[in-house]
Amino acid sequence: MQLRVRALESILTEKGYVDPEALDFIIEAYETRIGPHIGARIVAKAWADPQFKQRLIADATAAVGALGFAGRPTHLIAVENTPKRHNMIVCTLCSCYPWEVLGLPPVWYKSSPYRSRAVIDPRGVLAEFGVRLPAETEIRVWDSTAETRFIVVPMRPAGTPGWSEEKLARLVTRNAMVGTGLALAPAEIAGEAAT
Ligand SMILES: [Co+2]
Repeated sequence: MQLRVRALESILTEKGYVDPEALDFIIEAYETRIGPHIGARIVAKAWADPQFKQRLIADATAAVGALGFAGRPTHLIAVENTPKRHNMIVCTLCSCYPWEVLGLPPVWYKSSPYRSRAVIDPRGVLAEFGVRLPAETEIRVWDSTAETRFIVVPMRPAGTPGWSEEKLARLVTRNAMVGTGLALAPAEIAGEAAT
């Protein structure tokens, strides 16, 4: 695969279709500047600001685009967890992922067991990630495509009233935004240095 990618890049560069420096810039951005910390800030803002949450659920592409992060999403949909419904994201066909807000996808997201089993047995997959939901909570699985990417807005943990967006963002893990995890409880970050 690496050889094929390199061969493709050299041909495109030779023919003048791409600039290797531009490619390096994009790769560097996804490796360093664009990552789940962006999604975490978006979720924290939604928790802290009900009007922003409304805009996010109504049109995530526009709501996130307006925040001015390095990566601007093009076809983003935000789905909100509630006690009644837990949302989980997959791409059954390949590995479509909301890169602009979560960065590069984890290896398990691209694996065929996750891609097939997330749909057939979401509760079983969640259990493997250590997530056990009440039996009455419905699990909704969203299949991403090249046109549509999803981000989960997890439930805000108890014991966080009055927290700043910065502090709330520390509770939002990548898996919580894919739906294979929940937001952390305040006690789980108690030992961390404050930011
Ligand atoms: Co895909």
